[in-house]
Amino acid sequence: MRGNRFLGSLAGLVAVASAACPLLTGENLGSGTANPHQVERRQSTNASSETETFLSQFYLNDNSTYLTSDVGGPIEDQNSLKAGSRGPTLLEDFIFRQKIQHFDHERVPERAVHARGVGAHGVFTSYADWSNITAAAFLGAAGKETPVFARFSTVAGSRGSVDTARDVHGFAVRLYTDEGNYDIVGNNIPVFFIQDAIQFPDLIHAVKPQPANEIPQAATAHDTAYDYFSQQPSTLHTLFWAMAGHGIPRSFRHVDGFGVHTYRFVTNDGSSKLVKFHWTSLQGRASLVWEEAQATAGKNSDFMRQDLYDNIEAGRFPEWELGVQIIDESDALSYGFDLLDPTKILPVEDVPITPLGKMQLNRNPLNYFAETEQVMFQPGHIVRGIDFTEDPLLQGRIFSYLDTQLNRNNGPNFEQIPINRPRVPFHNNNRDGSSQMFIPLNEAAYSPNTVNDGFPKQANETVGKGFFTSPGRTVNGHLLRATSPTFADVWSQPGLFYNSLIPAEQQFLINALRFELSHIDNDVIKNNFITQLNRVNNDIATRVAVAIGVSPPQPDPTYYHNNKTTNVGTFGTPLKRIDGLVVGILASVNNQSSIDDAQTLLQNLESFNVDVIVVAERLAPGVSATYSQSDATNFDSVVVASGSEALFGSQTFTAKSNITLYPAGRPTQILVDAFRFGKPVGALGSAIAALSAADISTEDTGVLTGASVDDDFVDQLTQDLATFKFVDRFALDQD
Ligand code: HDD
Repeated sequence: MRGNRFLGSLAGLVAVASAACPLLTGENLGSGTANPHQVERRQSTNASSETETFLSQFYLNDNSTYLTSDVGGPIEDQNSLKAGSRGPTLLEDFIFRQKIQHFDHERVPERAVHARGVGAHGVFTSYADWSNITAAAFLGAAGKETPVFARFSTVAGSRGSVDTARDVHGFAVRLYTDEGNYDIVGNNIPVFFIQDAIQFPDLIHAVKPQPANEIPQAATAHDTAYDYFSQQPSTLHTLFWAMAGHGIPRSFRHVDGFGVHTYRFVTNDGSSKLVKFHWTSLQGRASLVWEEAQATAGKNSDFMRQDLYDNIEAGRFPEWELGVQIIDESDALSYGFDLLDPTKILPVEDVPITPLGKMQLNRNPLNYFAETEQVMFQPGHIVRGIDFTEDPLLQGRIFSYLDTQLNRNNGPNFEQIPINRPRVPFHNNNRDGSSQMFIPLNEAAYSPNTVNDGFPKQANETVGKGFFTSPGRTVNGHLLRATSPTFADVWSQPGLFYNSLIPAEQQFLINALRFELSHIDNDVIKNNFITQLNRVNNDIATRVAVAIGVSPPQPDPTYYHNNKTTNVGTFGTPLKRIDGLVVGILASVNNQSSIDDAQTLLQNLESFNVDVIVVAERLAPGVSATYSQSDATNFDSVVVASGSEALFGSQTFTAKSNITLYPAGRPTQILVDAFRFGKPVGALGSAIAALSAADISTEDTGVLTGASVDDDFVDQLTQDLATFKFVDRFALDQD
């Protein structure tokens, strides 16, 4: 762990901020104000250390200090003030009251959606000067660095829910640009359930737990969700993505992100283009399988949070490439759907992705609440050079995110919280409100004024680089409450997505729908949902219907087609990087040669920057985990070390066991589960016998054997790790 993060002097109980602090005048900190308490980092870029310097003004150091009340008075002990040692606590005990009152008010409302999440700091680097397409400052020069904070989340679960629930995943990025904060508040799925923000409360009420008993937590497998999905078929496309691998990613490092809506890029000369944002994971996309996700939920509810935190601590910094699909304004309706409709993807065959720059996450927050919980993203946080579109879902979001913060923060000053402050000066006439953190000096809190010589003056496009919306943007029309006829077809693209998956992922999707719908009690809902599926594809509808006791429907072919696109699944494409994946080596303390074998493999894998965990019956030199604490869900691959084969075999599965150090049969269970979760498995030397004891054929794909650890074994293992899942182990309906 980091050692020096809370260094401080005796007097340093309060934050480092002082009256002279530039922050109090709203000015940015210069680069010469490095804080001595900064945490040492492996590779801090200028931009990420800049943001660390900024936040370090607010660090609260408790080292070598004494305990005080909130207003600085020393506190001598942790007993309340009583009338006599057996007497009642006195009302005058202000120390007691302050401490208990603060505790009583510690919780703030969790986010209405996306309550469970994890955040990290990092840096965005532009590949080039993109001023030909946008005036956005963070894209203004090759190598230009901008500090970022990203937060990943699930949607439906509450703050304490499990990480591996099947769900859409939030992918929100704040860029602290030279011209203000810019947030891309997206998801790991490029489309959304509904087409108009006014429907959002209905969607969320339907997918959240049933109102009577608040069951199930973080799961859509219940009646109200599928009642809504079947009545609002615009949900089908996003639902299909969530039922495929995207709903259960291996980690946040392994998801792509999408802006979902179409936005606008605007140049300095006022010309604009439509754009769709893509964050492409440079680790590659990877997903769990459903049995594995469920087991992981029980074994480690912090699975994804921990993965991100640990990998950043280990210096294995995840990266994403930001790219855009760029479309002429006049082509909004040229691709067979409306680019204002957020339930549609624009296939990359029609418009390829132009890579603009790269984001690296390289620093964990120092305090979860202060940073990750208090960060408030807003689609309305845009900067000069970026503009909205008329997408009715986006239009409503611009209001909702601003509004929800009043509920979470009890007042309008939430932008003053350190994680939310821009890294550039801000000056305006917003005043007062609960918890105002500044002491404004300007007597004239209005514009225009003469009292303060007109300051702060209004910027315009030539002076002060004023913000502008695209000058060419026009809107007109009759007032009406209606969905645009150009949004009408909501069945073709779920079909496009399904057609484009490999057969195994198609089967996973169908199995996921079977799982979900088997939890539905109401037959009307089941039938209604099958009716909608049948508009996408009769084969899917039939295969799901059969499994849930509904009569297979006759084809309803209006929207059927065989079109495909590429790059939409999470299975079948090797990973780009394997660092941060975890290899479990199963060994036995009863045979030192197995520990030695494990160590040899560990050393050989070191240069690949994978995590290697040697598992044995108990902790000992060369052993990093016990069988009791381990499970196949802990590893991306499992190798049995030579000499540990005695731990495997049917005799270890006896109902009564003499083993007390770990549950009977655990080593075999790890091997079997790893295999049936599609992971690469292997065995060395005499431990090859463990594979047959677990009924795993050495002929199967992703099953690796070797007489001893050598280059071939290591090469193959690392290749198999990149393959990640051997999906041919999973049966297809037609098999
Ligand atoms: Fe939302 C949070 C993403 C539609 C209302 N949303 C939230 C977060 C993400 C998204 C990633 C969490 C941000 C964080 O980490 O703090 N939401 C989306 C995407 C959408 C979308 C990609 C469709 C394209 N959202 C959407 C609509 C509404 C909201 C249509 C309301 C009309 N979303 C909210 C919210 C949240 C939120 C209630 C909860 C907490 C917060 O905003 O800060 O306002």
